[in-house]
Amino acid sequence: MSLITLRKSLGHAYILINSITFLKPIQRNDEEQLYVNLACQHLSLYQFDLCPCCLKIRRYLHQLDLPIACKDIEKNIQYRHELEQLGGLVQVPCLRINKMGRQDDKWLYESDDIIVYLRKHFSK
Ligand SMILES: N[C@@H](CCC(=O)N[C@@H](CS)C(=O)NCC(=O)O)C(=O)O
Repeated sequence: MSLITLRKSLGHAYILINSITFLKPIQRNDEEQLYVNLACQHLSLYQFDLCPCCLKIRRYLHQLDLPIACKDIEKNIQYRHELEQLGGLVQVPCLRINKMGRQDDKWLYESDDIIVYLRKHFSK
């Protein structure tokens, strides 16, 4: 079995387990959710469906109820180019952080660092 086939099989298994063990999203009042929605407009997640680390992040996005745009680098070659040329590396997941009023975006690679960032900014 090739590594790609193994990775895809693992991805499908993770997606199945994820759908069975989905957690209930946290609850916020309208004002809090509005703040979160606005903040999320400055973030985007580069990822693809069958990547286990990406699934870990998508699961956390669901848990924290964060409407962050997910950019699939396997389905859209433009996203892959953006990640490579602007971020500097084709590795997912990667959180693109646009600081308000700044031209240079921050590209946060490593799923554990992304979790830490999201927890710091959005968990209750
Ligand atoms: N330590 C990294 C591992 C990330 C990783 O290995 N990502 C793989 C996908 S699962 C990747 O980007 N591979 C490059 C590619 O598929 O082109 C993390 O936890 O985020």
